[in-house]
Amino acid sequence: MAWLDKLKETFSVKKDKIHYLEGLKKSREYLSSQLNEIFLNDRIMDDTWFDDILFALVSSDVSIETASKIIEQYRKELKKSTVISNTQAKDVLIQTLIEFYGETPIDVMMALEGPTVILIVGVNGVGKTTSIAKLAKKYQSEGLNVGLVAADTFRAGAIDQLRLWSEKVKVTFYHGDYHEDPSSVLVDALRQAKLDNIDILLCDTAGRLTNKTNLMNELSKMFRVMDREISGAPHAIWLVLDATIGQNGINQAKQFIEATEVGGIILTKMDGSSKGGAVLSIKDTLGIKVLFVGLGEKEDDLKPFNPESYFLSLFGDHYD
Ligand SMILES: Nc1nc2c(ncn2[C@@H]2O[C@H](COP(=O)(O)OP(=O)(O)OP(=O)(O)O)[C@@H](O)[C@H]2O)c(=O)[nH]1
Ligand SMILES: [Mg+2]
Repeated sequence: MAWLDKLKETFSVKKDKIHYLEGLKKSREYLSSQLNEIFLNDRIMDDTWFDDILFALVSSDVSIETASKIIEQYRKELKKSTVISNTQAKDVLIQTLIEFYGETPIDVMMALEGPTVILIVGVNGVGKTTSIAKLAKKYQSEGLNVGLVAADTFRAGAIDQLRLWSEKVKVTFYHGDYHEDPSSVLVDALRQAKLDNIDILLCDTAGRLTNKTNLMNELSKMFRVMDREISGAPHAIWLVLDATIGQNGINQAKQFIEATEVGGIILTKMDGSSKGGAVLSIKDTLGIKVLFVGLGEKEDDLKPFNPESYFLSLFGDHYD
């Protein structure tokens, strides 16, 4: 397993390692008793053994369809490899999961000219505003001029919540009035952001109840006015999903995907969830990749999603 050994080596010196291990602790602990039983004992690799792995994946929130595909691929990988022990078989499983997930695309293609506009959507309470603050910090530390737009004019306190974050992270803040039409707030903000030479503009939106017609109408109005102000805007739409709600997140995501071009997912509250397998179903069922994963409440707890770090943290048992 030279390939995986190399990955483990890279992971062991990675800056994000502690965040990943800490953030995925619940999921890892949840999985470990099942995995120990499967991989550490001298069990025969028969159909029951494969079923137990399938069950472990499903209990970690991988859908049954996705888990079945993974097991099929895993069987093929095991046949190809020269595995002799159950511990080595676990490494092959980690390898299979990394390959099944595939590479993560870059988060956003920056606009050639003017601000790159990113619209953050999702139902209420999933972590949109907090994730925006964390992203602002990340992009700012990369030397970009960041702006935040409070286009959630629906919830009382939402504007002030984002204002406080903008002051904390020290980035430019654009806002309108409580109950103002969010599209009008966006128009003003985009216009001003061009004048302010903003590189990346993160737009907060109201947590919507998933009523598809309203959602579509409201979002399509936003797109129309944004594109008029800055051609191509929004350049990316990211959907925020709460990892603790499990499979319901997939249904939620479907509503948004039907209403808009979701380019990536921010999966929050992974630290509070034991269902680490959700990323696999999200990718397999929705065809959309997780770009960032929320591993805690602090400002630097949102990390770019890295499949290698993720699956090594989740399934590895020798990194603590
Ligand atoms: N543990 C943990 N908590 C998180 C994470 N992301 C967000 N939260 C918490 O989730 C709660 C809701 O976060 P918000 O950012 O206000 O969520 P929102 O989607 O903007 O909510 P609305 O504006 O009401 O729709 C806050 O208490 C956050 O601190 C995470 O990755 N881990
Ligand atoms: Mg919010």
